[in-house]
Parts: sequence; C-alpha cells; structure tokens
Amino acid sequence: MKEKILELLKLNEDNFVSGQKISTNLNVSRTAIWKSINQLKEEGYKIESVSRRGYRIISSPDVLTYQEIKSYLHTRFIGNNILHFDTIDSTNTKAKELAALDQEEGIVVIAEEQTRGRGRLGRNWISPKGKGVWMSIILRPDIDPKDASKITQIGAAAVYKSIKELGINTYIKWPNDIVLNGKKVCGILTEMSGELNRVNYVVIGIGINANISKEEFSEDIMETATSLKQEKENYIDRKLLVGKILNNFESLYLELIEENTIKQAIKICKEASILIGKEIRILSRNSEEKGRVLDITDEGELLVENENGTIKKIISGEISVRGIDGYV
Ligand code: BTX
Repeated sequence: MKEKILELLKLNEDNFVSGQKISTNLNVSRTAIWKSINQLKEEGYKIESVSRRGYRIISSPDVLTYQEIKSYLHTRFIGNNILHFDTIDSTNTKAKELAALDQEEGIVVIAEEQTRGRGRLGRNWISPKGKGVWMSIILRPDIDPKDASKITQIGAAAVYKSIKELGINTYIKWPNDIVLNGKKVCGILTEMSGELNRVNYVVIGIGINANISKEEFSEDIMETATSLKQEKENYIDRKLLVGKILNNFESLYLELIEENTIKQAIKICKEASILIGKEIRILSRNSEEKGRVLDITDEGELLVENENGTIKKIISGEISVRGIDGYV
C-alpha cells in the first residue's frame, strides 16, 4: 500500500495529489492513506499535506530501496527484485541463504549497514550505516565452476565504469579491488556453490565506500582505505550509483551467459588496470613470490613474469597481490 502511494506521489512530483484521487486509484480508505503517509514520513520522506489539496512529496531519504532505485534501472532481470535491509550481518550471507532456497537469478540484497560484512578469506569489511553501497546479486550462470572467478572481473569492470560515469576516475587492482588515489575504495567478494561441473549459484558481493569520512575507518585501514567522497569532496548519490552498477553489470554479464566470453569486461579491466607493467608480490597461503605483471588474459587471469623469467597465469582464487612497497 505505502509503496503504491509513494509511487503515485512520485509520479506527480511537484504537484499535490488529492486524498480522493489516491483513494479512488488505489481503492483504499482515507484513514489507510493517512496511516501510510505517516509511515513514509517516519522513513524519512518529506511529504506536505494541505487540506483540500492533498499530499505532495518534497524529498526522499537517502535509502537504497527498490522504490528509490528503480527509476535508474534499465535491466532485464538484475534488480527487478531488490531486498532492502536497514541492518544485516552480511548481504552475501543473506543472498547465499536465498539462493540455497532456489530464489531466482537477479535478486539483489542491499543493506544500509552490515554488522559482519565479509571480505575474502574470512577478513572483515567495514560497512557503516548509510555511507556506502553494500549489496549482493544472486546469479545462476550455466558455466563451468572454474570460470566463476570471471564474474569478479565483470563486477570490477561494472563498478569502475559506473564510478567513471559519475566523473571519477579509478583503477582496478586485479582481481577484486577498485582503487582511488592509491587506496581501496571498493572490494568485491564472489562466492559460489557448485558441483564438479555445474554451478548451483554464484553470489557477487560489492562493497563501495561512498560517503565514509576518514575517521569512520578503523585505525588499521585508515591509510589504505578511502571513500569516493573523501577524495572528491562531493556527496555521492548512492541511488544513482547502484542503478548504474546494476545496468552495467547486467550488460557485461549477458556476454558471459550468451557467448561464454568476457571480452568487454576484460577490455575495461585492462584499460583500468593499476597492476599492468608493475612489479608485484604475489601472496598465497604459505608463500610469497615476486614478479612483473605483463597483462590480463581473455579469461581474466593475471599474466606475470617472475624473477627467473618464467611467465605464468594466475587465477584469482586465494591469492593477494601487493605492490613492492605496499598496497599498490
Ligand atoms: P578483501 O579480503 O580483498 O579485503 C578485506 C580487507 O580490506 C580487510 O582485511 C581490511 O584490511 C580492508 N577493509 C575492510 N573494510 C574496508 C573498507 N570498507 N574499505 C576498504 N578496505 C577495507 C574485499 O575483500 C571484498 C569485500 C566485499 C564486501 C562486500 S559488501 C557487500 C557484500 N557482503 C559482504 O559481507 N561482503 C560483500
């Protein structure tokens, strides 16, 4: 009910909509309308009510609900269903639970705050309330499980492109970070459930620091993490950013499921790569190796020449890449 009233008010932005009109259009009582309007006000919508003229929407809160994002979406299936939480442990955990219950491809789980946001290998991801984009998408690609990491490349390309469309130039740090002024502004966590030759589902989680101020990062990451606002001093429109990411993600993802290639995503990942041409350290569970990054392959692997001149391809898996002197 309240969603329908909101839609009607938004359709008539700048104008009053009479109680009578709402009542006839939606077939509800005046009291029910009044209750819904009050609920919307509690959620942060500013709505003017004037007797004999009706209701007029003045402003909407900065929340990432479907109602707020849908006007930016032009997707076929990604984001047709957005589940919004004020607070949650982790959107990836929630999306995995839903996927395990056979929920369909394209569902997006978004939270204003995560209390146990997750990074790779059990690391944590700081996700303060209303300050970032913390979201996960359920996917059911018919691909070989070993290709699931390609979805991280698609995600990175989509985020990079979307931030660029907001006028901010970032870099992609293979495989799963977006970097701004040498600091991490976004991380991506792709998780898969599958059998040897079949993917049940993939959940891609995207965390973007949009409007976080420096003090809100814990001390241990203050020097390596940043937000779009911190670097650009402009308040970031999170709704627009989410809309762009879902649009760009779907368009790049369709290439994977329709043609089984990720050429467009890789083109972006290469152009925006902060690693190509750099000396790096490759950290895996119990070893560290140095090398120079030559390229990113069509399959999304990092092509590295190590110190003795051997060239090898690295798949993202459980590897972390660092610059010789630090994060990049
Ligand atoms: P990662 O393992 O590459 O990075 C995690 C590391 O990044 C942490 O150990 C910490 O040093 C640093 N870090 C933690 N929080 C932040 C932050 N907000 N900004 C910058 N650096 C930080 C990256 O893993 C993958 C992160 C995915 C997050 C999304 S949010 C939506 C979804 N739900 C969920 O639980 N995770 C994903």
